[in-house]
Amino acid sequence: MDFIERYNGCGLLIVIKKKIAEAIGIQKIEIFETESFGKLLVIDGKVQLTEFDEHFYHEMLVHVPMNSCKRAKKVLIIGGGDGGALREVLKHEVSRVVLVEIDRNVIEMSKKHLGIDNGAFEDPRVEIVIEDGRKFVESCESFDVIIVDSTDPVGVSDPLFDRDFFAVCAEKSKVFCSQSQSPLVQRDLFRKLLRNSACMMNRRIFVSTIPTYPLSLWSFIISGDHSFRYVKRNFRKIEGKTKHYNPEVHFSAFMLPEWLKKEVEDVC
Ligand code: AG3
Repeated sequence: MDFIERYNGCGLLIVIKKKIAEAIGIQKIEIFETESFGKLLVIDGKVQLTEFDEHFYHEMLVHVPMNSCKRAKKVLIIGGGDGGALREVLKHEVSRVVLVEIDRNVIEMSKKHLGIDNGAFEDPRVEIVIEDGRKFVESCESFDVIIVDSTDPVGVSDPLFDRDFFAVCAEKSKVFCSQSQSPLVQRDLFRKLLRNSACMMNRRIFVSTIPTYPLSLWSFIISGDHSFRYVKRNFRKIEGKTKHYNPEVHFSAFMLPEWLKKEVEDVC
């Protein structure tokens, strides 16, 4: 059996050994055993992660903002029910991490059938809230770092990419970071994200290769009081605990090719 995710006139094919589990609630969640990528998590037909390359994504989404922040003690993760981002945040000297996930099934299925959290959900520093992240931020406390680990901005995740959401997150965090889609395949979504987040202070784009995401090139938005100046110092505390991330990868992720630089400048 093959799993295929189609984009615009192209796609990704992954050979499946078997389907491990499925749940249908707010979203359709499927977990597969694949022939060459380990386990695969699919939500509403779209690849969310494979064991083969999830650390490329989660390490960039988490360590870039965490290491760019002077002192990150209190962290909010919106989405991220598979526990990968949570696992990475807990590698830092944090005192409190709140994870707000709209779909309880993502957490339950991931804990039971995926296991990439490495026990992160049980850590005493962690509080799990099952709620719409968009609503949660309206009345929550402030955090040092807010990280958005969502699905594509269609359906339940759409409100996590609107102007008001970005404005509230800017108000409630020192450093904000969100995954921001493929600038190649999902050009319209990417442009919309750029426009809607333009109000944020010091907003920059960084990129990473994530082999199982649309055409491999993925983007992230970071904003607020982030700086390269803290990166090496903060990295020393997590050195040896990452598989993909290091300070060189961090700095180079901000070196955008000419076409992408233009794209970002045009929208601002
Ligand atoms: N969420 C962002 C990946 C979305 C991939 N999109 C796609 N395949 N069309 C990842 C969540 C993992 N914690």
